[in-house]
Amino acid sequence: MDARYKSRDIERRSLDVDGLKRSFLEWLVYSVGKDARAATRRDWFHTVALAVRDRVVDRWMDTTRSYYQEDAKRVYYLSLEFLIGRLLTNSLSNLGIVDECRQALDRLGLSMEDVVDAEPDAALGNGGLGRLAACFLDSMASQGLPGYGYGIRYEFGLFEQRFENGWQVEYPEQWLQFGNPWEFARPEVLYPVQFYGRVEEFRDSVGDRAYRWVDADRVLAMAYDTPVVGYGGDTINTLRLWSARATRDFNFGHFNDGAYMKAVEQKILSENLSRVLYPNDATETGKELRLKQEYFFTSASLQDILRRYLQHHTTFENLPNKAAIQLNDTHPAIGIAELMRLLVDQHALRWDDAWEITRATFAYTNHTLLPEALEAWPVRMIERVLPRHMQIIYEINAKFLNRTKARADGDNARLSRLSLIDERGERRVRMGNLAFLGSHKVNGVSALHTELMKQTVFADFHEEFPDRINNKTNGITPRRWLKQANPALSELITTRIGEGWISDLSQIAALRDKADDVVFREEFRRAKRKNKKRLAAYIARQTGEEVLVDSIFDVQVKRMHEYKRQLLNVLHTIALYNEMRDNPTVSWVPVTKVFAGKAAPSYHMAKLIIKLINDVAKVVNHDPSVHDNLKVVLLPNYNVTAAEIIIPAADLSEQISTAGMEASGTGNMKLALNGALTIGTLDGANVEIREHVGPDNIFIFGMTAEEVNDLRASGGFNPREVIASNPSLKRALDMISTGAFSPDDRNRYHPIVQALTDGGDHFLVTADFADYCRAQEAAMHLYRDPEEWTRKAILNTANMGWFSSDRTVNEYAGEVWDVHPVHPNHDGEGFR
Ligand code: 7GP
Repeated sequence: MDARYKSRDIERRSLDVDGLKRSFLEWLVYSVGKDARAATRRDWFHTVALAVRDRVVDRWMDTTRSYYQEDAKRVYYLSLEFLIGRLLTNSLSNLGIVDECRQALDRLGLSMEDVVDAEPDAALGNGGLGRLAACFLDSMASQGLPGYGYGIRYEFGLFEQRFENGWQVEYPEQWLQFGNPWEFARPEVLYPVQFYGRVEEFRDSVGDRAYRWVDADRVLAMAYDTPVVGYGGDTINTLRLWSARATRDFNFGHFNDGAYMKAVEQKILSENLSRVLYPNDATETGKELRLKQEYFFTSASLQDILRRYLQHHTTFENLPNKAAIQLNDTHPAIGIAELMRLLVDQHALRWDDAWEITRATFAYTNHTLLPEALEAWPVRMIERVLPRHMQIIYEINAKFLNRTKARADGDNARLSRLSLIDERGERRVRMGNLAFLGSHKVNGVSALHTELMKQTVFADFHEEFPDRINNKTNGITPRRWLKQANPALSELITTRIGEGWISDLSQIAALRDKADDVVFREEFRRAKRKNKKRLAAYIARQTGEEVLVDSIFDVQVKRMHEYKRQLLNVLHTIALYNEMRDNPTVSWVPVTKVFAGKAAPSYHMAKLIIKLINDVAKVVNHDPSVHDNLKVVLLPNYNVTAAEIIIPAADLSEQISTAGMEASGTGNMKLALNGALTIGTLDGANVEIREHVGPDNIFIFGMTAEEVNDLRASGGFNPREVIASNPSLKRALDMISTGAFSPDDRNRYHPIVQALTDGGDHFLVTADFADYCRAQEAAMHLYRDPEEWTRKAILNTANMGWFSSDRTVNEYAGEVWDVHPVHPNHDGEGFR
């Protein structure tokens, strides 16, 4: 334990077992209001969380004060999603008091697991983009970087997924129902955000044309702060989430003629702004409420950032030296127009000065090339909801297009591609173009993705601004994804190489030598087996299915999406099932196929794939002729908490997207770090994972991005021919289409069969099938040799050090943000 903690002998800061126990009892009674006999698990969770939070607050204030006193440059990570998960183990672990807490609870007759399990999973995000934001928060705090997260405090996080009759059904996720002990409400931190109204032109004091936004509706953004505990507890950063509040007029106005009820309705409507997270992953919805959410949190965050800056400064020219604003995809890109509005309309800067400051402050990360995910708001909607911003966007566009080379060359096609306005069909604002133009740096999230950005969506912009696009390959935090999720393996690693890897994952390379150590291999296998037992018990609880711990755990966990090709995995499952039935005397490697993932509620094809997996599971799992050699499970409600149980138990990691479509992937990194071998395409960060773990320690198959591109450019292919030439594929598809898995509705899977055949098989499932089966066979063959398998698994863990999100945020800090670590002063009695 860090001696500095001990210097504070005040009870509520003490970190030893006795002190913790005493403050648990005190919190239970005086804050939760229960006595020990009546307390539920949830009461104990709230008690422990509040007591832990106490131990963070002083250091949090020290951190914030140090940033202020040093007038440090801060980075502001603006994200519509933060997929945080549970925080109790995370806080305890980063403070280094997991064991102390366990013992204190033990003395109270309580199990730590029960208390941890009572915490709801904070799912303020959909998938990769949201979880990346959460990993970055952990890494920024652990690196001592002055980083703030800004987002929305959704009352309802990502829906809870249940299966009813095999179909996905969505239920509201009420994570705040019993209160949130981690957050601090800041009712005094309140900013007005406007919508609708109109723009008035007038002459300013020196007679220049100026604009003001009038007759607008107003909503207030109220702050809720959550401390972000860095590893070691030195730096405690802030995640500030905004909640919508009606303005005071609704509370205190006086009403006639029944207007009172109308006013209350209005209040409820305006507070709907922060009610619910949109459940779409990589698809754009085009709904007005979504645009309002985007503007709501962006505007509040920018007002807050400027307020903080103005505490130290009277003019704005230093803003880019004091604030870096990172746009997590285009969701906050309206912030570019908003900062221009604040600087020009409210602070009377000249347009060109404001533009230079804006561009030097913002940077933008792109997370997908899928055309259906590229935000493009109808001009008419922005005109109505944010009239002043529409004018500003037009102005930015006009000035830009006037200066471009295209204008000089008279290349109109290029000019219209560069325009912020898409004029084809209904006129729309291309948010990606706005984000690109308003940022000094633009990055992709893996080497391949960044290359493809240059060649496709941003080709013209790249030509115009060749230094702007840069790569920042994603990473994951080793604290949550190895230390906390996989205690068995972490402890083993620490016995051999010490605990330096936790804050510097490159040190895990020291395990490479251990791959040839027979004793270490045995212990590595034991750790994996322990995790597999834990997952088997979870599977039994969740699905009622018993699986063999010694089978190969073949895991595909991620959002359900056609491009991620869960279908390819299902087809292989059916083919394997047929082979096992045809050859009952062969000694098969037992396989457990583990799937988990949510589908967007309106994505019918993805929901049909869920039903298919459940239908296949029903048939396979109850067929005595395959014995226990094959099991298929689809775990419900995949979230961060479930991932922490599933990932450490995986043997094989399915990363099988159509090449060129997965921007990076981060699940691929979590699984490989936990010693799973990847079966995957050369897509996203798989390419870099292969380089790091070595081509002998990964199963690569399928077409490359270039081959996919060429094939599509040449007019595609005929899936019918491919199917006809592959009997096992044909048989699997025939079974699906004739109702072998859906005897109650034989046509149920017609849309799937159609998409894979006459539909042209856009995601090249049939085209990659044969090579995928070859790679699967190679994996199963290797699994028969436990020593060789374990050797490769160890080499995966040992070679994944580079994929720490600490490395990623350090690259951003150095190459995009220009921010530096600050070491908070914790002696601070003088401050109190
Ligand atoms: C995801 C990408 O699909 C995934 O490949 C990547 O690893 C992750 O972002 C983090 O960079 N994209 C999304 O989650 C998403 O919603 C739409 O993208 C904007």
